[in-house]
Amino acid sequence: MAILLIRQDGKTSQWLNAFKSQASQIECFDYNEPHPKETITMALVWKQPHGLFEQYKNLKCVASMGAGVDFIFEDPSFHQELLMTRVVDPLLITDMEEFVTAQVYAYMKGLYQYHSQQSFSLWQQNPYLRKKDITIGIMGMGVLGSATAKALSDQGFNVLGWSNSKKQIEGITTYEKVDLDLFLEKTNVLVCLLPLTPDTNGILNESLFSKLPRGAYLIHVARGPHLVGEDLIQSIDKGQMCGAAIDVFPTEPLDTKSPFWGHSKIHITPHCASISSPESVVAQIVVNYNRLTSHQPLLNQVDTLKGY
Ligand code: NDP
Ligand code: OXD
Repeated sequence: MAILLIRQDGKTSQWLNAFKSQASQIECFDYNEPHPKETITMALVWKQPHGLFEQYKNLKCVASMGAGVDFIFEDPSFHQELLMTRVVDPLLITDMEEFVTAQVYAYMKGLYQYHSQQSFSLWQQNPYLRKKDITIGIMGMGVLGSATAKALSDQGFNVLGWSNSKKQIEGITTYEKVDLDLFLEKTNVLVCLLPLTPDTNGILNESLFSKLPRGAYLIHVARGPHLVGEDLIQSIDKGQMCGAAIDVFPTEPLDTKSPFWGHSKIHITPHCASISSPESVVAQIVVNYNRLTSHQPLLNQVDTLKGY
C-alpha cells in the first residue's frame, strides 16, 4: 500500500520531504518518477493531468492537496467508487481570513490608488471609507467563508453570509440560497468563497452585479470560472462596480494578454490567498491513510453527490 503524489508545478519535493520527516514509514511516490502502480491505494493530487486514475487498479481514495476539489470532479477517470477527501487545515483558514481582511482594508483605505499615484509621483490625499460605510457579504459560508466572516465581524465590520443552507453564527446575518437577492442588495463588498460546481460556475456575472448597490467592490478568492470576466469589466466601466481584487482565474497563470492586467481598477494576485502548507497538511493525510488502511471512515470526506 502506498501514496502517489500527482502535481506538475515543481512542488512535489516539498510534499515528499514533509512525508519523510513526519511519516517515513509510509511509502510515497512521485507520479513523475517510475513507481509500482499496483501498490497505490491513495492519490494525493493538485490539478493532476486527467485520465490517470483508471490506471491504478487498487486506488481507493483521491485526496486533494487543497480545500477545493473541482479539478478532481472534472477528471473523467474519477468514478463514484473512489473516495474523495479535501484539506481542512487551521493554517489554511487563518491565511484566508488574513488575506481577505487585508484586501478589505486596502479597498477601504484606498491603498491601491496610492500605489498607482506613486508611479506618477502624485501627492494627493483621497477620501476614504470607514467600517460604518461597508457591509461585507460573503458567498459561501463553509469552513473558509464562515471563519473569514467571523474574523471580520470580530474587527467591527458589518458582515452578511450566504450559503446553500442557512447558518447560525453570532454577530452575522445569514441568508440561505433562495434569499440571494436580499443578501446582494445589502452588500457593498462582495467576497466569493464558494466551491466551483455546475451550480456556481459563472455566478459572478452582470445580472448578479446589477443586484448589488451601485459602486460595490468584489474580492474573488474562490475559483476562476465563478467569474464572467467581460461582465466584471463592463460593470466596472459603467460604474456599477467600483473595482475588484481577483486571486483566481480560469487559466492559471493568467495570460499576459488578459485585459485584467492593465485595468486600473482590477488588482491581481497569483492564487495566493491561502496556500496549503505541506508541513501542516501532511499530518491529516497520514491520519486518513491509516484510516483507509484500517477501513475506518475518513476525515474531511467530500460528498461526491453534492459536489463539494
Ligand atoms: P466548504 O465546502 O467548506 O464551503 C462551501 C460553502 O459554499 C458552504 O457554505 C456551502 O453551503 C456553500 N455553497 C456551495 N454551493 C452553493 C450554492 N450553489 N449556492 C450557495 N451556497 C453554496 O468550502 P471551503 O470554505 O473550505 O472552501 C471554499 C472554496 O475556497 C474552495 O472550494 C476553493 O475553491 C476556494 N479556495 C481558494 C483558495 C485561494 O488561495 N484562493 C484557497 C483555498 C480554497 P452549505 O454550507 O449550505 O453546504
Ligand atoms: C485550495 C486552493 O483549494 O489553494 O486549497 O485554492
